[in-house]
Amino acid sequence: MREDLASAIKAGLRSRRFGQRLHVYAQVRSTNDEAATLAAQGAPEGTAVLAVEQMGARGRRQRAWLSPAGGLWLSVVLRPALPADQWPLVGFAAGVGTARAVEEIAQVRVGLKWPNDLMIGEQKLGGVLVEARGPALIAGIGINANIALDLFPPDIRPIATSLLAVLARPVDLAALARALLEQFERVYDLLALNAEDVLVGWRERDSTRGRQVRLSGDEELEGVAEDVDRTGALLVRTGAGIRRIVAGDVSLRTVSVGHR
Ligand code: BT5
Repeated sequence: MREDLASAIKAGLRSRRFGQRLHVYAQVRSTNDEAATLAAQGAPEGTAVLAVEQMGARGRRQRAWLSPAGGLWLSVVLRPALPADQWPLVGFAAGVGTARAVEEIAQVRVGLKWPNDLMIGEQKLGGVLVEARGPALIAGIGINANIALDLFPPDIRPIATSLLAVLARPVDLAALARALLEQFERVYDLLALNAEDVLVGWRERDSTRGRQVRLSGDEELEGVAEDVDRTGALLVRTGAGIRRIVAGDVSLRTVSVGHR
């Protein structure tokens, strides 16, 4: 299965760097950790790691990421020549690239919820975790592709979705991986040329903008999500004016207030 998947992804892969070196494993703790090990050994930008199943995958703040077989669990080694204040945009590029790939393969609209969620409607289809490891960045992407939702525990089930649940049929995982590597590379390369175009791609899919949000994390506040700035920070209008948020979790209030 592992070899079949690797050769199926490689066949017809039209990226220049992303996935041209591809490591596919049946089971790992976290593809981000495997990619970090390869990066420390000098792996070039675009080296990709994919696992059928992850046993100890992470989200942000060391939260557990459920990764049963059937999902797409992928990490890419990056060596961006960007000023450090623009590194958060790498996560945006991964989000935009992944959304395009899912739309190409599954013809469903994917929203992006700040800072790293891939959404279908109000439910989470996947997420992005970008980690700095020495001079490299590791971009990890998880998509609930061919996963039956009853595999998830009761606390995750209502907030999650999968392509299988939405389409009522499985998608071709190799085709999805290929589209993801191609689309992510395209958007990532755009970052160095014109980061504003990446933000435009984000805003087109931004499911947070114009909505009443509650922020939790290092600071807690409520307000209306106005926009993202050129470094990827969320701008929230509160009673005390616009606040610039660089990290945290956003929950969307159900009442949409519209965007002026
Ligand atoms: C994320 O974190 O959304 C980033 C997920 C990144 C996963 C990829 S898979 C490949 C690579 N290798 C890794 O080890 N990680 C990356 P965060 O925003 O912190 O969301 C985590 C929260 O999402 C958890 O606390 C759960 O509530 C929920 N969750 C966990 N597994 C989920 C799943 N499969 N689908 C939807 N929600 C999930």
